[in-house]
Amino acid sequence: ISQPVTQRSQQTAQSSCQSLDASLEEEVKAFLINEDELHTYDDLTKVSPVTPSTVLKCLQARYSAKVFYTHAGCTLVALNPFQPIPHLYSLDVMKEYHCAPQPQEFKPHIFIVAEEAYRNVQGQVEPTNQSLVVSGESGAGKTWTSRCLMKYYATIAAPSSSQKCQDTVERIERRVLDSNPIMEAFGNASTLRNNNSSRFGKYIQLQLDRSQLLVGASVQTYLLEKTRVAFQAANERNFHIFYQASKWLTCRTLIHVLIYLTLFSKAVSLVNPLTVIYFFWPVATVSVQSTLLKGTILAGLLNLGNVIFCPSDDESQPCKLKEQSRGFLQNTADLLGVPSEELEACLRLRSLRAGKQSVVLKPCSQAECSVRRDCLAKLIYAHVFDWLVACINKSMCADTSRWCNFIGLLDVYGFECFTSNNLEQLCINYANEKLQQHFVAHYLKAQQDYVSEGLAWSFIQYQDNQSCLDLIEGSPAGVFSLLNEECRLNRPSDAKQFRMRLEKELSSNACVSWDKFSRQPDFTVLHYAGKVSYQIEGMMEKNKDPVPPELVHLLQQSQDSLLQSFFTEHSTEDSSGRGPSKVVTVVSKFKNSLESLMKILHSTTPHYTRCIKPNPDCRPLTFKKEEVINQLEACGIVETINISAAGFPIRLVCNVAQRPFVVPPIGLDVDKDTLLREVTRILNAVLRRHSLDPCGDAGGRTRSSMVHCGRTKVFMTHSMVGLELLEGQRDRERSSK
Ligand code: AD9
Ligand code: MG
Repeated sequence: ISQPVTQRSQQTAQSSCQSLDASLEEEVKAFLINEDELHTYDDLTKVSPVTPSTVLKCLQARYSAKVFYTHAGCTLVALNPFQPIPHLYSLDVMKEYHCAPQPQEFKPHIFIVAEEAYRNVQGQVEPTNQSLVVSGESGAGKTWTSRCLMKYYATIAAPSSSQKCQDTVERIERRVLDSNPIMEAFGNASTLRNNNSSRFGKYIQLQLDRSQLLVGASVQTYLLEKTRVAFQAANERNFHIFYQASKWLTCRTLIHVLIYLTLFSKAVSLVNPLTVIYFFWPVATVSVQSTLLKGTILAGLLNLGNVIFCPSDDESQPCKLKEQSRGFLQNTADLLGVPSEELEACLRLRSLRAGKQSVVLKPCSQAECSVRRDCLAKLIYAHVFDWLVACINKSMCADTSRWCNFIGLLDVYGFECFTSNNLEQLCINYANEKLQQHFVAHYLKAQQDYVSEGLAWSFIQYQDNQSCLDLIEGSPAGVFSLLNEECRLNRPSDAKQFRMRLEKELSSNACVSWDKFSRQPDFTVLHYAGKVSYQIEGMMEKNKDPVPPELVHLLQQSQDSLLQSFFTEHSTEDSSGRGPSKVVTVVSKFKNSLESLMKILHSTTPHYTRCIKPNPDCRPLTFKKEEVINQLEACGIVETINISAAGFPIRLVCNVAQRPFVVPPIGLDVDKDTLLREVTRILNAVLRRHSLDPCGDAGGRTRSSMVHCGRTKVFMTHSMVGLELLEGQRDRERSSK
């Protein structure tokens, strides 16, 4: 409200409002859903009423019209076209968005989000770091979107050719972009849901100097799915790099039947080994370069996968190596630079401490041998991946004196719910819960203005997922804590017993349920995105992720200097080197790394993009309603729109200089109560006449809660219809004066 209000003109105000009331009828039609024009709704907050079905209809109409981006208030919804769209991401389009005085007035695009973040870095008061959070289910387009964002910044934040240090900076841009195919080669794989599925999470910080130029970048990765190196579900594949590398491995290492590589024959695009080397040259010694060029470690892992054990003819004897595997064992040993007898012994014999000094060797069962073999493969691969990320960081990261702000891009695995879910899914879904909480908290924070205006703000509906987070991360009673406790007891794990313990400790939490008749012990968590049942069998083992000390000891003696360097800091006492009582479990590590991420996110201004997968088969331009509605519900898009719509008047007040919002029409001074009554009356009349019953809308708001008067502002929760009309009327009255 730009003018002080008094009680003087109540009657004039009422009569003006009546004439306003009558003329609104015509105009309101423009704001109701016109099916033919649905595709023109650039912002879902303009759809009225906001319900899952109206939002779905609007997105479907836009998708059919080949419009893939739509605003949902402060969030951008990105529909995956599953086919390249010519010119959508071209250099010219980037420049258009970058150079526009008001890019938000252009068609919705990921570049609007990118540009907004870029401009925000300088901030109105002080520079602020930014985060672009990209979420969505597997195959929805998160990684694609992150790549687009990186290309955008590598283009618009590059210095002009006349600037100094062109060489370095150009190299940085190229490195930042080149880091993608390399990390994807080692961390992505073809799955049933996406043929380039990221099997790790990543947060990339693009470092900007005082002139907002890109001078470096750093990347943090989360929870690589290392089990994939040894095991893939039916019709899924190993990490891309194995198929790519097999094309440039030396003859010695070329093998025709590779068990770790299912579906080996599928065509794979090749990462240029020279690009790989280009990254590591500055940080790798000559022998490391040679390891990389020959791909010996990767080849070693592939050979290891073909090492098979079988029970001995004499049952009293330990299991033995399959005769056909002897060659593979020898190859593995040669490639990993370890003696083959020792490798075999490590796989087949477990050392047990007998008393203080002596150690006895106990033969392993066939199953145990296979577990040890796969454990060795996972251990090595995880170290290779971490080393690779460290190299990329060394080669991209700018000296701290050179940069002052960053834009962070977050691309983490989306919510997962399979037929069988275990610890991996629990961690992934927990990460998604954390991000959802951050998302809701961010929007609510933006609305603290309501409180300072003296409004009770209970009218904002949102789903609080705190109790689900308590269930998972709560201490001492939470799934993670109880799981850790169980693992530290260092006794053989018993799934049934653990299930009973969980039930006893967690039953008071409404987000967990128990199926007494399930064949295997499990528990079901009600996530914000839906219910997921987690199998308990195997969960404890996965959490401990034990590494036999003999394997570490073996690798410490490797002749391959790179491989050896991975294990120099390890003690042979246990996998973590801290003794059995202090095992750092998988969930503890994950929780800690996620907490650091959340701290960074909280210190930045976030921008959210929700990617939607329009059909499960990755078919171009195919929109399956059922598939989309599930995702809209899972990410709470209707809620988001309602929250954004509720927040709209705040933005209006911020823009008061350009759009003075006067209710009732200009020149009248009324008191706060009259003002509130009149605005409510007009809006209610308008909405009633057009069957827009606010009581029945998705936000669940009551009619009387649609308009609120604060100390200095008027808030309208069912914003667009009434607000635009009132403004239109105001403008008309002004121009007729
Ligand atoms: V996962 O959680 O890592 O399994 P993402 O990352 O969400 O998943 P990704 O970005 O890999 O999915 O997208 C899947 C495929 O969709 C890509 O390989 C592209 O073929 C396709 N895609 C995604 N976005 C676009 C786009 N904007 N234009 C064209 C796209 N194709
Ligand atoms: Mg991805």
